[in-house]
This record gives sequence, structure tokens and C-alpha cells, in this order.
Amino acid sequence: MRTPRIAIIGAGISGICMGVALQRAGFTDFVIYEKADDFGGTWRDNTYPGLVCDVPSRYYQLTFAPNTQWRHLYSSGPDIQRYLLGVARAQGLHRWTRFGVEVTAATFDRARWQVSASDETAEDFDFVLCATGFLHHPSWPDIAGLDEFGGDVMHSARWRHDIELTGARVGVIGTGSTGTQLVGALAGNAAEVVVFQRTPQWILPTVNRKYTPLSKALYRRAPVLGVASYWFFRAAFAAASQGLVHPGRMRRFIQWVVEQHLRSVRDPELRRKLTPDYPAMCKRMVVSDSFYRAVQRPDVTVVTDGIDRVEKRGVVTVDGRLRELDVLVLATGFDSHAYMRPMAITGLGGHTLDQAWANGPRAHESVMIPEFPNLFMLIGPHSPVANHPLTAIAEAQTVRIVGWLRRWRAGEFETVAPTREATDRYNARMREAAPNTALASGCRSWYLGADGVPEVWPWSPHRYEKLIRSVPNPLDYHLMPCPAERK
Ligand code: N01
Repeated sequence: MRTPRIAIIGAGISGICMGVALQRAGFTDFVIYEKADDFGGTWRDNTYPGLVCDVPSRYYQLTFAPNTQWRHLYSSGPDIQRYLLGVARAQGLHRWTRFGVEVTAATFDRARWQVSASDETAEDFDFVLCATGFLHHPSWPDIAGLDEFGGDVMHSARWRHDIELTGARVGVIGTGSTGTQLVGALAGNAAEVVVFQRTPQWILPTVNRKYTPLSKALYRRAPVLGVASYWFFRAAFAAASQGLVHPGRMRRFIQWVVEQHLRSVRDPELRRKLTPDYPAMCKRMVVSDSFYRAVQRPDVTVVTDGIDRVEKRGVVTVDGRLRELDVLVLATGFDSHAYMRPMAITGLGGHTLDQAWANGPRAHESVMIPEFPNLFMLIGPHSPVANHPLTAIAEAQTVRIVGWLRRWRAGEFETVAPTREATDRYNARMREAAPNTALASGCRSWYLGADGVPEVWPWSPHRYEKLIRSVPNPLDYHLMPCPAERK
């Protein structure tokens, strides 16, 4: 049997999953390129105060690496990062990983990919697996005068721990999952927190519990409890996801819950400011036990007038009022449509990824693109993201990818790419279903493509997992046969 040479790009959660899946299937000739200096991806990059994953850890964890010793129901960013480093170490992934090396280009030529990197290397691979994530390019808002601010400015995903916040007047721009967590953590530590809210959010209440020493001992002694927890949370998320993808009872129930939660804001004027004019789950649902408490403190102000400009002393809103600040935090999200770009990817016939995606990122079953043979993506376009754990999706996608690699190893084909027709059909079906989802109920969000249609899987995440774990339909692919001398 022949051995494929494989490049994995990115050592975040999906890169780790992919590396482990390759090892387990006996593929050992691979390189993981990672532009930063460690594993972890988003959990390495995001170190802002208050960062907690809003999916219970026993469900967020990788099924092949259960952790019996989680400290909390919902883990902090540092706990998850420690877990991921532990998984990478235990699986020996360092051996395959080149840290500090950024892939700049990948070009398909005569059945192989040439991968060029920032360390001036150019190597040939049979397969390229992009595990670059989609929430990794911080989005800097286009606000006049931002460069003129006299204090410190930082993006939430590039937290500067050298900046002293205790006793500082801190402005936070943005109230997504990040901004709301940050405000909860900064309130009471900073002298004053000013929240610049462009659009209010519906917020699901939650309670984060600490596992007691007794429960941790039980989980250690009886690992089956961890497995049972995983399936319990999986079922609960599946039930809640019904609200996202179908109008109906679950959607109405979630709307009722968030409205009751909002009633915990006692001041009617503040409550009015915090009330969205769109339904719950249109934006990614924020889950927080601290935001409403924080904004009711006397040292926290919610500003809903638009930002006109930033000047040396602070932020000026459209009503002409200056809010004087020492630190400005941009919790303004990410360019979620970049995926593996700015890498220059060139497929068959010199066709570039930018050309292929001129009308927005499209893929077949989220993992492959027509005219880009032997190139796979993890958490590619239209993966079921929303509030569902990406870990489960990435794990399921590795099954499909390993399936193709096994067939290559057996000499069934030399290159594989989905047909244009199958990809168009698949994307058309998703567009048809998109209006049923809460994501299309009339708000601005990072889910939406340039045409305003959500670029997210419009059915239950488990339906996607079932699809991607199944055997691919042969009619949907162009297979180039393997030349006899390469079998
Ligand atoms: O980013 P966002 P995020 N002027 O894009 C505002 C994951 N995550 O970093 O709503 C003023 O959601 C923007 O306003 P508007 C999760 O998938 C997970 O918070 O567009 N405001 C919005 O309020 C999440 O969805 C966890 O009107 C501006 C905010 O900035 C994703 O990451 C924790 C502006 C951006 O919100 C991204 O979340 C954290 C401007 N010019 C993040 N530009 C978990 O718990 C933007 N905004 C797992």
C-alpha cells in the first residue's frame, strides 16, 4: 500500500483532531503547520478576562480524550487551553508540528499540492487539510480617529496583559459573546466601564458550577459517568437546536426564557436599551450569568448612541458627548468569511480560491471545493456552528477525510474533487432551508453572507454529523484514477 504525504494547516482544535485521526488510521507522513508558537488556536489567542466556554466541558471535550477532572461545568479559557495542550502532548503531536511557520500559498500541480511557507520552504504533498478555523482574523472596526486615542487600544482576541485595568476607565465596544463576558469580568475591577452597544443581545441565563472533590473522585473512578454526561448534554443541545432550525415550540420557549431573564434588569429605561428588536437566536445566542448584573452597577454605563469618532481623550458619540477613557477594548468580533485566506490557494487550471469564492465561501458538505482536488477543510463554510460545539463537528469531519485517505492508500484514485453540479445542488438546498432558521429572522450577524443569507447549516447539527460520517455518494465526485506506477 502506498503512503500519502499530508499537510495539515493549523494546530487548533480541528488540527489536533485531524492529527490524532491520521495517527490512529496509520497515516504517519504528515506535517502540521502552525503560524503561532503553540497548539490551541482560538483558545491560545483569546485570553481576555472572563473567558468561559458556553458549552459544558463534558460535551465540548474530544471524545477520544475524555477529561474526568474538569473543575467547572463551563470551563474557563485557560482550563480549555491546558486541556488541549495536554491532548496534543499525550498524542505526541509535537513530533509532527512546525511552529512559527505560516503557510503562504498552496498550488495544485500534476496531482500534488506544493505548499509554500514563511520559512521559505516549498514542499509537495498529496493532500492539504485546512484546519485554520474561521474566528481567527480579528475584525478592527472602521471608526474615525481610532489611531488618535491617547490611551491603550486592544482587540479582545489580542489581549495585552501588560495594560493595567484596575482603577482605569475602560470602554468596551461590542456586546457579542466576548463583549458581554468581558463586561461581567471588568465591572468592579476597573474604576468605570463604558459599554458601547450598537445592537442589544438576547441573553440566556446560566449557572456555572464547580465540581466538588467528591464529584471529581466519582468521575475518576467511574469514567462511564463522563460518557453519560456527554450523551446527556448532546441530547440537550440537540433539543435546543430545534429552536434554531424550526419555528415552533422550542423557539417560543427559548424566546420566553430570554425575555424572563431580561426582566432581571430592574430599571425600565436600561431594560428598554437592552431589549433587541429581533427574535432570540437570530444572532449567536449569548449565554451569561453576569452581564445583566454588571450593567446594573453604578460604575457601568451602557451607551446606545452610535459612535461618531474616537479622539485623544476618549469616544465621542453622535450626540456630541465625549466619554473620557484610559483603555479602549474592541470586542468587535472576527472576519468569519476568510477561512484559510489570506493563504493564496490555487487549484486546477490556475483557478484561485478568491475566484471560486467570489460570491461567498461555498463547499461541498463543508469539506471540499470543486476544482481543488485533494484539498479538505475542517469547519469549512456552512458547517453547523451557531451554539453547537465545534469539537463534535471537527471530529465527524475527520471521519470523512480519513475515509478518502484510506481509499487513496488502497489505490482507488489519484485525486478527488466534488463536481460543480453536486456542490451547487447542495448549496441550493441549504439556501432553500435557510429562511426557516432563526438566523434569517432579521438581524445583522457574522453568520450572514454578503447577500444576507446565513452561511450556516440550516438543519440539526446531528443531521450534518450523520451526513459527514456516511459514505460519500460516488456520483458527486470526479475521481482521477491512480496511474499503475503509483499503486
Ligand atoms: O464577536 P461578535 P464576538 N461599532 O461578532 C459590535 C465565539 N465566542 O467576539 O451586533 C460598534 O459576535 C457588534 O455589533 P452588532 C462565538 O461563536 C464564543 O463577541 O454587529 N460596534 C457586536 O456587538 C461568537 O459568536 C465564546 O451591531 C461594533 C460585537 O461588536 C464569536 O466567537 C466566547 C462595531 C461583535 O460581536 C464572535 O463573538 C466568545 C462597530 N464598528 C466568543 N463592529 C464562548 O463562550 C462590531 N461591533 C464559547
